[in-house]
Amino acid sequence: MDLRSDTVTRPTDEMRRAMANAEVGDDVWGDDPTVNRLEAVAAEWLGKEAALFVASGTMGNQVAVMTHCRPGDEVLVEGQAHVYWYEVGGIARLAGAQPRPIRTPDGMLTPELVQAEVREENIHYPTPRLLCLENTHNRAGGKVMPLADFTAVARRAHDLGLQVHLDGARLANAAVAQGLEVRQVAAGADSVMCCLSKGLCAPVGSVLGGTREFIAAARKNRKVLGGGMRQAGILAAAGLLAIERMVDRLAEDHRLAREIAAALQDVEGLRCDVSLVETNMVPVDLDRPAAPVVEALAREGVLCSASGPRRIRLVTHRDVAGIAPDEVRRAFRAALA
Ligand code: TLP
Repeated sequence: MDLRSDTVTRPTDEMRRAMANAEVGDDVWGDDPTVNRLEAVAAEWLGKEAALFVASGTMGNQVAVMTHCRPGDEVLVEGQAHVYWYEVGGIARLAGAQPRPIRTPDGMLTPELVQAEVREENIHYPTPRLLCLENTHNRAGGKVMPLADFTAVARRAHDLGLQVHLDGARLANAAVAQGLEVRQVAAGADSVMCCLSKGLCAPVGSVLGGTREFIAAARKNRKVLGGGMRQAGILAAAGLLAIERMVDRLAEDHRLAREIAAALQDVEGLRCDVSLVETNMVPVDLDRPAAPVVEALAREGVLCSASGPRRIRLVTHRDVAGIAPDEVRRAFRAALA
């Protein structure tokens, strides 16, 4: 039972067939027909003028920051946002911009918190240029930022002269959880990145959406990073199926996550609150260090990861769709014993 991440999902048989049969060309020359189709479909899906196929979510976020910012600009981020926490300092080293992390209790930025961090023009200050939001929020346990809250924060950021980038690695999860279209969830953002390789099961790849002008500049920045991928239609073929076929089934992942949380609720030595499970992640708080428990769980047949010193993260996805929540409970009881 591999619950480490939804990134572990294997491509479906249909994806493998589509990949084998994909029509390809040289994407750096702009003539890979399958990549071009994916970019057109993704633009429509994300509700943006244009889209760009990138190698990973990290590349999509970093290309976006590079495209929005000039060196020395300031990027406002939630204090545990992936783009700041898990991307190897990319904001500083690739874009040359300065991240300004904003602490929140639950990963959710508000208009007030953002406004309080935007400083007026002053000869000493970097120029505040960009706000990065994340939906669903990974380190907040897959929490959804409700549409009204997202729209309010994005609007305030725009009023303050900032651009808004949405790290939507799990945007489709955020959409399904709210019963909305992906494009509605992304509407308030100037640019949006969505991963095809997580719950949507593509082997590789993410899409970045924005205005035509933004995507043209992003394409050059992708090239700087070595992201011009030539016969990438092989990968884009799976990406198309990710968008067309894999979104609705995310509801099953969300249901399984809630069932696992419910099964763990009465296990001694941990705290797991079903009401905090909004999508495909189950945060489990322990009364002891997480690392040895992760090892013991692996011996009991459950793979997972520590997301904090005393916190474990379980992630549901298509490849574990058939598992029994009771089996996960048994493994936890045994590991904690
Ligand atoms: N997240 C991975 C790890 O990097 C932590 C995971 O297993 O959850 N934004 C968000 C919100 C993400 O959760 C991730 C991946 C990314 C961006 C980066 O995507 P990739 O892994 O494709 O570079």
